[in-house]
Amino acid sequence: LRKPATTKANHASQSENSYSTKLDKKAFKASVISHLHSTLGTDENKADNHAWFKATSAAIQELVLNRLRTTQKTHYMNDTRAVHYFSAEFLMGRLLSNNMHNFGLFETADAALKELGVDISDVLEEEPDMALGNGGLGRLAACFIDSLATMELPAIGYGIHYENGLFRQEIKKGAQIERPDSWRDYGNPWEICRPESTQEVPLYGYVETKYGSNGNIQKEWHPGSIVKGVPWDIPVVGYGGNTVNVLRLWQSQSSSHFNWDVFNAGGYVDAQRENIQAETISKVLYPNDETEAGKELRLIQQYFFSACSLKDIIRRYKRAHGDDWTRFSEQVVIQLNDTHPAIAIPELMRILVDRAELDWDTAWAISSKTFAYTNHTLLPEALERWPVRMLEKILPRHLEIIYEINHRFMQELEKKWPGDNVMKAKLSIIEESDEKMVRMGNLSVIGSFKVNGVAQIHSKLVKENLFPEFDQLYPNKLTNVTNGVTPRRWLKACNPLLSALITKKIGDQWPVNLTQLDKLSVFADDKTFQNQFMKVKQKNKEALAKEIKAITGIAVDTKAIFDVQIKRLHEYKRQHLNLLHIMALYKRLLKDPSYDMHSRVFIFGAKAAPGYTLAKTIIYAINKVADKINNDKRINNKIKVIFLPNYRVSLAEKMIPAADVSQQISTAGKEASGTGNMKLALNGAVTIGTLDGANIEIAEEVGAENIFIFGKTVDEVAAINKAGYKPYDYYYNNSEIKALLDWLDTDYFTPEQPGALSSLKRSMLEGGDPYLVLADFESYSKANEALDKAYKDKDRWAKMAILNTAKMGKFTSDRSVQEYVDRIWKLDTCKV
Ligand code: F58
Repeated sequence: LRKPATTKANHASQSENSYSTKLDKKAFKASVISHLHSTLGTDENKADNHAWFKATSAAIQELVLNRLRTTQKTHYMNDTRAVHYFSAEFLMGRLLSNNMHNFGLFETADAALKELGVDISDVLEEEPDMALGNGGLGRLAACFIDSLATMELPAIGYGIHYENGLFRQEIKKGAQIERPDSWRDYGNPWEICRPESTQEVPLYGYVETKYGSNGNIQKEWHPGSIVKGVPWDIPVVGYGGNTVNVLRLWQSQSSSHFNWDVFNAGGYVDAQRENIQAETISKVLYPNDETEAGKELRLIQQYFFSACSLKDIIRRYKRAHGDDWTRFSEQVVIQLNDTHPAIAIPELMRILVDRAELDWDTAWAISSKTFAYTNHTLLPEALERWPVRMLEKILPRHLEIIYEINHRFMQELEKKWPGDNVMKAKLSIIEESDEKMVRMGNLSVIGSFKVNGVAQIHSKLVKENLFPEFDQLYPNKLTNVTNGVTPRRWLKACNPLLSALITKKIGDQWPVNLTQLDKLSVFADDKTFQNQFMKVKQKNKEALAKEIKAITGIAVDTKAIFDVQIKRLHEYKRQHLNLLHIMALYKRLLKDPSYDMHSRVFIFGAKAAPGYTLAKTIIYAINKVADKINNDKRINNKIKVIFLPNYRVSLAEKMIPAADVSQQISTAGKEASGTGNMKLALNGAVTIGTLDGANIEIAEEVGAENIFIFGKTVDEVAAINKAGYKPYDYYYNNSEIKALLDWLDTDYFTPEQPGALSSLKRSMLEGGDPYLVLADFESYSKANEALDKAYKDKDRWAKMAILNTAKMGKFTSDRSVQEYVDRIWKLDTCKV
């Protein structure tokens, strides 16, 4: 059913003439005013900042939707192969500034609003973050869809339309409090509801065995309940504004016709109860990062969005290809962002075998050419396993299919390694523990044609430690694609001063060709450029200092080193190593007021999973130590400790441009990649970090003299653990370490709550210090001294900062996406 080529050509030439993304200031002003009047029903005199935000967004959205229509038509006409990025999380942040930048309209809008007496930054501040993700994994998905649109690749993001995103964090008396995040309370100007594309999702029930139309045995799932998935589309504007792709997020709703019987029978209340249950599915994002909750609702969320998305894909495919399944995997590639959507694999098999009545081998040949899987973690507690009993109850047919996949896989293993039952037990999708479990990682590897890790070291460990037998069995399946970040949001939009300076120096192509930043290298020793570069940093520090003052009431010295650690709070990320070192500096200053150090502001941003007690204690400890240090006159403002509450994308955009130092100090082997490390270095922060995740590749790019590497390597960590790590040795042999840990045990930092920080000490002694904080402390302390010394040499530091920006070309998400395209997705660009 492909359209004839001539139609395509006609269509393309028509659309080029009929529409332009360019608006001048006058037209933009008129559009904003018109939306103020007719979309918002207010006027220039009455409008508050929120109304201006809505009207400005509406003016931009008008352009966005035009481009969206043209994009969709073009993709349809060309019947393009597309990537479908399945992710339970998309951490989008704010969209207005980004969309204006990508349309090249930021300056126009700024000037237009100014003439209307409105400050654009006040308008931008009105937009709530779309915080539909926990951290790195969700933000990566957002960067990737930005790159896909920018590179004019046919792509669609599929996820969940959570009513509540990641909780809002408040700090009360030093402790984290979680509050709901209701990001859509006043409406969202970007999303479009598409009720016409609603899907139904079956759940629960039982499986019937019967004869199919071809006389073969067929299975039919009789669900016990059905929920509706209503899609909301968020346009994703590529830089340059040509391609506008879509992020399609599913909202759950009760399926009224299914409950009709209950309703008619007078079960009004029961029918309403069903409503509430169905709508619960997309109510809230699970706030756990790096731990698996194993909750029934979470499995339902995963199946809900995977099933809706697959049906959506199949509907679109059938529109072009009818019942001919032979071309499905040519047209459709599905990227599984971690194992969260892995249930899509048995779901596609169910559709092909039970509904389309294909034989198993044909169905498997299609399915296993459709999926690819990205692994984001090696932490055992983050690897998803579902109790067999839970699957049996919620998705009885899928459990059968998983058993069938596993059965055939076991036969394959028997051929390759006859009689090797140890191997079979290891690779089986079913874990035969006390409670039988389904291993979603194994299912994903078996059901995908490619599996990738997210940084070189991580992918190596995936091959060598996590899935070594799979690597033997399928020698070319496991691969690496190092993560990246979009330079449009993470430099151009968030750091306008630095962007302008760079553009002045090397032209304006760097946002789409980031390796051009390397042209800055020749100016690294140029005094004028050093001054300009550091002046920008200084201005950004002043802006952040203002923000810090407004949020916390604390004044910080902008001549101090701005040292930033921003990421989810987790023991493996070792915010407590940073904290111990801050306490060490404080102690050294108390002991010797002339202790030589450049003044330093340590800035943290981090949310802890609500049930992760020790992570919350670390937040509490940071705040309590901060209280003490910030108010201790004896140390003469040499150290300030700032914890900025409610760390989120929009706050990151303010912190990153102002950072001198980037803390990337995870235990080697634990941080799969990290992406904050890339954003900070891109903005001229110098990294102090371990040889972990993408830090290793950052070090390769910037060179050993422009990064402060410390700590045990992956191999050393393994050796220590093998030999039996003894944190007490460090405690007794290093008097500073002992004094610091003992300090935590006193009521010095928590006079009103003695012992409140003891559990932190215990975790590093009796608790076995699982992340080797004590083993790395001395090396970290030395690296910090070297950093301090380097900062005091202004020219040297400026050079380091410039080279960090200059050498970040590799870490654009455009490069990551291009690698996926070349090696996994095999997509062609489609010019709109
Ligand atoms: C992160 N994972 C990795 N998981 O920790 C980080 O190193 C990497 O750079 C990033 O992915 C992108 O590849 C991560 O953010 C989660 O947040 C999951 C949320 C759902 C539960 C399990 C963890």
